[in-house]
Amino acid sequence: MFDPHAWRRQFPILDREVHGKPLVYLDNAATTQKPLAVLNAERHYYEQLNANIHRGVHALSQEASEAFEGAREKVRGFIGAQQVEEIIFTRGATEAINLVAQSWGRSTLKPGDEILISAMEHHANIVPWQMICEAMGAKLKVIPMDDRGVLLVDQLDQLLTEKTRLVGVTLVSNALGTVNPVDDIIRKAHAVGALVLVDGAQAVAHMAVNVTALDCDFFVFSGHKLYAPTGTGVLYGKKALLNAMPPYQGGGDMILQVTFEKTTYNQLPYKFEAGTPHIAGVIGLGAAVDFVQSVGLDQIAAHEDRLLQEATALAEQFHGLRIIGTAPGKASILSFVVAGVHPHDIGTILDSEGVAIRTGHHCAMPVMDRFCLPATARASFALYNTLDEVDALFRALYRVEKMFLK
Ligand code: 7TS
Repeated sequence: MFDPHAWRRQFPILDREVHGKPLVYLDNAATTQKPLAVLNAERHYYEQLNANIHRGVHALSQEASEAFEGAREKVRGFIGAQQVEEIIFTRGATEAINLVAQSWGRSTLKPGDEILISAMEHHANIVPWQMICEAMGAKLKVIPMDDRGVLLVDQLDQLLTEKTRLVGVTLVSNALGTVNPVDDIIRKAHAVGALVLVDGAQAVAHMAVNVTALDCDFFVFSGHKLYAPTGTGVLYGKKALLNAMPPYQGGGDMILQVTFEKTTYNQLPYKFEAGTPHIAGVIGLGAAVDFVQSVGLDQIAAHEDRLLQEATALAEQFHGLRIIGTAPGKASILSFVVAGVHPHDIGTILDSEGVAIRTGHHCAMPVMDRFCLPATARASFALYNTLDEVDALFRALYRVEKMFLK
């Protein structure tokens, strides 16, 4: 039986208090807390290995390079990529998407081409495409969704045309919790010759992903939502595509030879990793991958689903509460509004009770527009959350009701 209490001991921050109350951390879609394995891996690097990578013949540099490249191999296995060169380290999902939009987009898009994204994308999977469409004279189109937050994939037959060059879609919506049928979308996109970028930022900590089985062309995620340090992220891309793309940034490590007349570029993955990366963070990401695999993604998914079911049942009994995002088979995100109370007031009162949730537009303003809301309150669960914490959330919500509505 999965015991979140046992795993909680691995997360020192969960012992702290907020405003004199035990911390109930339910903002995991924004970022997750970090286990000792990750903290220790970063500390070990700085205490024992600290050196720049890929450049020194000395022992520390070689050991640091091995640890860094070891993390790349762990990430490869974690997402089921076939080759380690297909794993590019970035600062996060945002940088990974910008890399594809700028490098692939600038070298490929022609006036009149189309990029198709879904109606529930995070701004990180909207704005980079708007920027490159504007620069190249391409057009951005959107797959709509229904009132539950389910994408209308049957409209793909009209939306996908021979002009569609790429489809950008999130596997899990950060604002609604919807799990999208990306396998279907990928099949249909490929049928018209379009590439597919899957945003896995909200997925990889909650469900097993295999990029080879999915057959997506690009896949991105951020380390910090996977129990790893901030400032780390991953771009997976099919090797042939990455090889054909020009570098995104220039600098050290991404070159083979530089003269003032001409520079030749390094091979994959280094071609896309200019400058000194977040070495400690990437090593921490490798430790986070090991940690999540030792807990087991199937166990994590089942546990988080229990939490979501319990929270949904309590939400349905709460007078005036409306759940935003009711797609079947949702991931562990509960977005909601309460009639007569602004989400920010909910967030502030919950905080005074030690309960951390996110309130606002969740960097998904078009989702808020679709539901005619300025903001929602959002509780999001991780492997260390407990049923007691779900109860604490609703105890705090009843305080909101008392203060505002009675
Ligand atoms: N894509 C999705 C689906 C996300 O949820 C986020 C961050 C990003 C991309 C961007 O990730 P970053 O690490 O590069 O910033 N989402 C959230 C959120 O829901 N609350 O805070 C950040």
